[in-house]
Amino acid sequence: MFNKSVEAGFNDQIAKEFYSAYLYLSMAAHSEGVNLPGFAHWMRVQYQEELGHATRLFSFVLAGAGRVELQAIDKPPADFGNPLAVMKQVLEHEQKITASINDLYELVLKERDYPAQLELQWFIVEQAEEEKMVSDIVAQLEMVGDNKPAILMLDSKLGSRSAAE
Ligand code: OFO
Repeated sequence: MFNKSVEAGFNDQIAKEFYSAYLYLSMAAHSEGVNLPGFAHWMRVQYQEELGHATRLFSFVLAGAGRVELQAIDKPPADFGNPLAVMKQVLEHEQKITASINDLYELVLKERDYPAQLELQWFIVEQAEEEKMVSDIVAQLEMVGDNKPAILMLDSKLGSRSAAE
């Protein structure tokens, strides 16, 4: 049975994961619009992953006989700038999500909610992997600057991202 503050924390996190999905879908549209189909593909995969995170938390709350109350999803931006600016915004967003997961973890530690601790440990590992993956892309974009052939090569590499990554 969920403690009310833990339940509220999970409901907030569900909304944040759906917002993440929405944000990356908007970044996919932006990337498609500037003729970078590989970046757009990468963002679509990211969008699917975030939907997976949201529904994983959704199922966890329901499985624990908790109450899911879906919240409004904010409107994401539509313009994100050049590829480096886009990826920096992804990194910044993921860092905020990591902080949010960590706060929720602190709460479930305090409330001695052991199943929630186990569930959130999956997210803690996932966030570390996501931050590393995006930091690497940011570093590569910083390296190539505005060298267009290099950006196109990176676009092609991002276009091969598989859904399982
Ligand atoms: Fe990007 O990991 Fe969920 O939000």
